[in-house]
Amino acid sequence: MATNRTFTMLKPDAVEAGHIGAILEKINAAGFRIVAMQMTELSINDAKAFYAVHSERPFYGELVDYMSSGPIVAAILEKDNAVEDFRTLIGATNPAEAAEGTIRKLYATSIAANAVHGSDSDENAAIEGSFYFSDRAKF
Ligand code: IDP
Ligand code: MG
Repeated sequence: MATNRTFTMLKPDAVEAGHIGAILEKINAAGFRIVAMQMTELSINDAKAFYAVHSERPFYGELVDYMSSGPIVAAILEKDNAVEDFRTLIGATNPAEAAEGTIRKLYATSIAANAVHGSDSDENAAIEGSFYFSDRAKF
């Protein structure tokens, strides 16, 4: 059953480049309400756990190193059809293939350093949200 929440992270490249404000502005302008938000840093083990689903993929080591390379902003977002609409707002994984106006087209620097995470299903949104926000803003 569809829920109306998704989970995002503003990734280290976007935070380092000073794009937090611009990206949050786009998120709000697209009709998402920020339900919970936290600036934090992932340890290597945190990143390994968060991306465990990708542990067999060739880029896993690079992804874990990158995601633990600097501060990130984690947030839970609310909107009708949140998961699908947020994936549309962020654009394709590879910024070279991302549609004009999407967050990744505007702010990503590579397929790895692609500015933002967006959950790919309601089930994963709930799992990922509770990775950071255990007691508030539950799904
Ligand atoms: P998604 O973030 O668009 O859902 P996934 O396939 O779930 O994309 O991959 C998770 C993350 O792993 C991507 O957002 C990106 O940071 C990184 N990634 C994906 N494919 C590659 C690759 O081919 N090389 C390096 N990093 C990658
Ligand atoms: Mg994914």
